[in-house]
Amino acid sequence: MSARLTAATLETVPADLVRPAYDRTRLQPGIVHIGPGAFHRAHQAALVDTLLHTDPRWAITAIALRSRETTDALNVQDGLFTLKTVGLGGQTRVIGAIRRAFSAQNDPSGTLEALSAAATRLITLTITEKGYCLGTDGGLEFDHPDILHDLARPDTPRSAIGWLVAGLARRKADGALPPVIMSCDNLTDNGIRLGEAVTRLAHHNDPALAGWIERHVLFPRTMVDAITPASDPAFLDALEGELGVRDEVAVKREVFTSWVIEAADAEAIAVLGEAGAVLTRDVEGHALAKLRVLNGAHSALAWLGLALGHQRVSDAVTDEWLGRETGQLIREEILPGLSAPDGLDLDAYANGVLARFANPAISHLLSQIAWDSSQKLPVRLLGTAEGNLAAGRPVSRLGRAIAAWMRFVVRSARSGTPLTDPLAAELDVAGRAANDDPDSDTARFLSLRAVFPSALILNPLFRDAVACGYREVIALERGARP
Ligand code: CS2
Repeated sequence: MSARLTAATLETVPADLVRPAYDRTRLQPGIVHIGPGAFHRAHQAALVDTLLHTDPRWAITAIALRSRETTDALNVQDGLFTLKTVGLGGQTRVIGAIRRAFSAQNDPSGTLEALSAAATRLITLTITEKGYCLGTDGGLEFDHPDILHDLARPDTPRSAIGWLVAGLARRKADGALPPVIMSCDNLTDNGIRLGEAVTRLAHHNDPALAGWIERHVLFPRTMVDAITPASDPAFLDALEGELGVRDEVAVKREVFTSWVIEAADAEAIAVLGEAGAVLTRDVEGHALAKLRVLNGAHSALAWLGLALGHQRVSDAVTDEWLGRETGQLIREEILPGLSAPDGLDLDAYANGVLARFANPAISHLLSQIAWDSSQKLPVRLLGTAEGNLAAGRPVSRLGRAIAAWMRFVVRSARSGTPLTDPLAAELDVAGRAANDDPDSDTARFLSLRAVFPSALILNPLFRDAVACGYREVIALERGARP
């Protein structure tokens, strides 16, 4: 195996590679990022890398909540990693934006220090839907095991919410200025949800801290977008051939990338705008369109595509029936419930999303999108279903997609393939109990209170759409097309 990518070996990589043209030794730590997974490295870190070319104050301190695999690998590489963008206009670029990396479990005092440091002006998060510990009503779940832990031990928390509260408590005590805290996850009203969760947890032990947070800390809403499949060994090996050095934390994404941030009076937001983020008051419209069209269709494609035996998004969306079905799901059942934000043509946006899914250069596994489906389904599809039912619009295709998720769970339970999902144990029970009867099987899944709100469960039109979809998906598994 070749030497690792490091500050020293960076000199040896091919000359046409794009690399940091700023002096990394002069960077100052302005951003703490929680959750430095592939999406962070491919998305926010890339834009911050652009920013650092003109303003050295915003280097990233990357903190993983638990596993130290990524942060250890980043440290071996002096924080450097490669971003390969694929498709028309793609390039290979070394990103230098991460200056320090560690895990909170491993270095709790370093974590608290970084979160509370006056120099940390922006805290960003990519912790996935489940990282927010929210219930179906969108509020903090006080009986979540990590939140129970953090209530009992506020100084050594486990959840991201607990860490934010601990960092803010220290900052308030130090009299330091409050940071901007920015969720970069696919959640409806992500900033509002995060701000409420942090304030509610703080309130439990320290109402004065909660008041200070409400008055001083900005939690802007964001929309983040860039299709980033997990890096597999084949990609890392091929990249090693191209670079002549080994990069264990390299990432690959499509060329397209977008970061829309709620405009507010804060320098941390303004500088991201100068580096390429879109700042707008109407972030909600952009975020909802992205969540419901792109992420909603992604999940539907994953569950239906897996039922048909496909493995990759590009294969699923170019399947004649499934491609048509996905287009109709978007146009007939998702778009009618959205109002176009300023400057966004929803039809063109939907066509663009479908074209991005079809990009053959992105090998995006449907099984990866199906991770954590119990967390994704409510935010991606159930809000659309509720809106359609209230307005008398159809829900049959939504019902079919939701039923395809149920069948995905049933097939996993029957084949003994463990689900990557915080509800895996409960889902496994429901999957094993299935007997292929559409009414009783779907009723069992619909009774999962952590997924389905009661208004939907009680709606006979919704129940029928899911049961009818369930019958159709069983037929799809057997090779028939509706
Ligand atoms: C995907 C997203 O894995 C998933 O659930 O739907 O990661 C999607 O690729 C991104 O949100 C695109 O911006």
